[in-house]
Amino acid sequence: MAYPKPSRRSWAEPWKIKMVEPIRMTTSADREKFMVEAGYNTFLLRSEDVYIDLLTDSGTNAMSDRQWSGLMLGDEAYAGSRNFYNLWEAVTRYYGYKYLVPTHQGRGAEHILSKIMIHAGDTIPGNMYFTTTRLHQELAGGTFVDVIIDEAHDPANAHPFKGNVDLAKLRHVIDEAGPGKIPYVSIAGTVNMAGGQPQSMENLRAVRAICQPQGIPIVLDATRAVENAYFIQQREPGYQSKKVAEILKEYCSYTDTCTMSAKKDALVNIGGWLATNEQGLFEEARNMVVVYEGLHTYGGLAGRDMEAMACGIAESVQDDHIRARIGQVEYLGNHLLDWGIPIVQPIGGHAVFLDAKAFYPHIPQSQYPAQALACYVYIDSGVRTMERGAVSAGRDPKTGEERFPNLELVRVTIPRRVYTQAHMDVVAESVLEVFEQREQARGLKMTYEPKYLRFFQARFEPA
Ligand code: P61
Repeated sequence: MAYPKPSRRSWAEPWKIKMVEPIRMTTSADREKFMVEAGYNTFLLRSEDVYIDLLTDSGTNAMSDRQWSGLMLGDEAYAGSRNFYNLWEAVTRYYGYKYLVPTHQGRGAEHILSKIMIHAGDTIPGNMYFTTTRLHQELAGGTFVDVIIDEAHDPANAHPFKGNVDLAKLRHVIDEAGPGKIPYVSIAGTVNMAGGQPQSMENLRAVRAICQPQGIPIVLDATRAVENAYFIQQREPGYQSKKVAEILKEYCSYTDTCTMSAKKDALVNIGGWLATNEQGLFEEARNMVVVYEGLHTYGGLAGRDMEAMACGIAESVQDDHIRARIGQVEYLGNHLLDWGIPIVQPIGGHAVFLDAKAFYPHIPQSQYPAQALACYVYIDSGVRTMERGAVSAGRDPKTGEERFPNLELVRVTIPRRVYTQAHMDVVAESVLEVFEQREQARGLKMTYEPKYLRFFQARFEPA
């Protein structure tokens, strides 16, 4: 029998499709040519040459009909747009922060926050680096120090909260630097570079208990905090009967300020914000945003963008939405696990991460095995993914040496409400094919290296 009787009842997405965007299949000969032209960097491909685009979940979401109608309600006044007040109300209602400064996207908020809070010689502990976040901390004169639990650096470790802070490491960093040299502790939920791994509520509460008495604020990167809240609901004792919206608000309540890339959780294509409970910080940020982004009631966005965000936030915290969103990621991940393909475990919130070191033990990390793996997957099927290993980690700004992280991964990232289960099947089969050909794979050497965030524009050739 081709279809055995199910052992349980299935769930499905809480939406149906109203408009479609055709995508184009290419031949593998075409794709080899495109890959050479792109310098073996998936960021440099043209999207029309991509079949299934799993580069990122950032700004690639499908908006709902309500969000699209929100675009028509754009109040494009230079100052005091109605949509700004709607957005502020949504952020306060669902995330709980008092004050809001909109920005064009997440790094706009990181830029302003880092410039205001960090002084030369400061140390910023956090639960694993993120590329743009750490760069803004460094450009402001700070040094990021990783205080995530060791389990996060091990792809095969199945700890349910690999985004947790190691409290002993955090205490040690605070003692070493002195609380006066720590402008804030940088917390992300979920942790992108660790494989979309969540932090538990208990852990954030414990971080709070360490920081508060010493007057150290906590800044949350809330980019995927809704996904984090879902994992808390699923995995942390005491949260099973709570709504994701309620959990999100409690999670944020242990932090003082957040930066946000609304291009992820909030189901829009552009936008972000800085939100805080600190009036002084708010006033400084509201002043600085006019220098770099735009007036404090639009921050580089159109009124319509803010309306779509306000509506997207409300949709993003619905339990049935987030179950289907993460359920689709798990569907893909479980396929790969069933076939014995090495991926980061547990399966993350926004992506399945392939373990390139386990795929290609014969390729040294200095030849960028994850970069090579992303290229092989694209050439096999036109599926675009992203390197998250040595290329992404870049160089130490003080020594100029390349950083070689433990995690050498390829991120297979799922945009929200965009692809179907059949697309996931095609992706899984392509990864299997590449896995079966793994012994023939070769590494890469870098031929062009930009100064900042090199992974976006670097070029390679076969080693
Ligand atoms: C992504 F290859 N993420 O995951 P902005 N914090 C966090 C993010 O995930 C994030 C930002 C802040 C992207 C886009 C991207 O190395 C890369 O709105 C947890 O993109 O400015 C963005 O938000 C920054 C891809 C960013 C990268 C940096 O695909």
